[in-house]
Amino acid sequence: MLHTMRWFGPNDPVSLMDIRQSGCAGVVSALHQIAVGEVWTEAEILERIAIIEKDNDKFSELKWSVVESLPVHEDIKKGLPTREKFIENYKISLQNLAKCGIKTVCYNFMPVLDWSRTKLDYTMPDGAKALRFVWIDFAAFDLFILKRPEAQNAYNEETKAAAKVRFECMNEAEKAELQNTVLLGLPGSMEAFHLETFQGLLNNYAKIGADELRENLHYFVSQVAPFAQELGINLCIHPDDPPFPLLGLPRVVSTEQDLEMLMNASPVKANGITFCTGSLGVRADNDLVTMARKFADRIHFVHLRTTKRETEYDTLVFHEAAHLAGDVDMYGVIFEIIKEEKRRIGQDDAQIPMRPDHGHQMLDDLQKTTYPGYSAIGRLKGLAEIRGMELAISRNLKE
Ligand code: DNO
Repeated sequence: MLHTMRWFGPNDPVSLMDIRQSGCAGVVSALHQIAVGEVWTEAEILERIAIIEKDNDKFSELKWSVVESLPVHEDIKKGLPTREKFIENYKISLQNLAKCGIKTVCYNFMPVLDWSRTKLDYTMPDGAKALRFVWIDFAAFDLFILKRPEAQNAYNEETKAAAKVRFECMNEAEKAELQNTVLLGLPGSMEAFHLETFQGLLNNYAKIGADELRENLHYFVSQVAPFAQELGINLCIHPDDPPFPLLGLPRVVSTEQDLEMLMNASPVKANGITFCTGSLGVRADNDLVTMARKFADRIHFVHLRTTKRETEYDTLVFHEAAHLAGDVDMYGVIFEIIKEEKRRIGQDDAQIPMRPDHGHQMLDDLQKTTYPGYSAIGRLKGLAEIRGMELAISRNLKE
């Protein structure tokens, strides 16, 4: 695998030197400063490449190997007539990236919010901090902070009662923290959505159910994937995180069946997957090893992370576990990825980029402010463990 680390750009408190010293050759980055839907110009892409490669003459080489993410405009997700213009812009951005030599582009199709958690500093037994999701807390936000009109019909009676008790026990600071955590949602920014305008964003999806959203996704890939294929770009969709609908918003990239339908919607290699074990692994009914095997030739980017389910769906609670200590069969998944790399020998995408996704906030990082999940030391620890496992598996496969 090509070892990579996410870098949010010049404002990221984790430096490129940190990434280099973690043993990575690849950088995963995005131009977060450009508004969603606008074209990424060649000049702006080259500027970021120059920053990433700045010290390549003095130290081991770093390369911008994956874009995460080239975000999809909401009008495309909503299937509005204005989507044509944004699809056109998307293609121009892809063209510019290809001209600059960047060939792997990640995106997601989650309406409004990106990933969601209810706690960003859950204390693990060893004192490290982890991200956590508690369904009851999420319901408390939905019912009593957001007060979404449809929320009353969205939860069963037990959940509503438990959420009420939970909410009544929270002090003002805890309520504010929960609100901020749920509304944070956008990678590369420390800013949350405003509660006052948030309901309006949800209302835009009032008439869009899973079928409509899926149709809009399939339309999007049928427009951009063949184009990406011509450019030599591998597109790779990031699954929903967590992999089920939230706040009445549909989610259609959560299960094996979702991925299968998507792969068939545009049967070109460029219509690919970011195999995020942390997102997909939250669902007990996703068998990740089988999925990795089944979709192997469409996996263009891998996020290795695992969650630990504390309870099951309905009252779901999960936290982000240490990289080898959660529900995901990491050995089985890495085994499938290495087998796929062997199958690809001779192709220019034979080495699949992988990044250790998220990590615990630990050691010196407990004193620092970094993007949630993206402190240096926890990711470095995850990467080191994964690399050891990878080495052992590939040696074994050779002998
Ligand atoms: C969270 C990430 C996601 C991911 C985007 C990809 O840490 O895994 O934010 O980058 O969903 O589009």
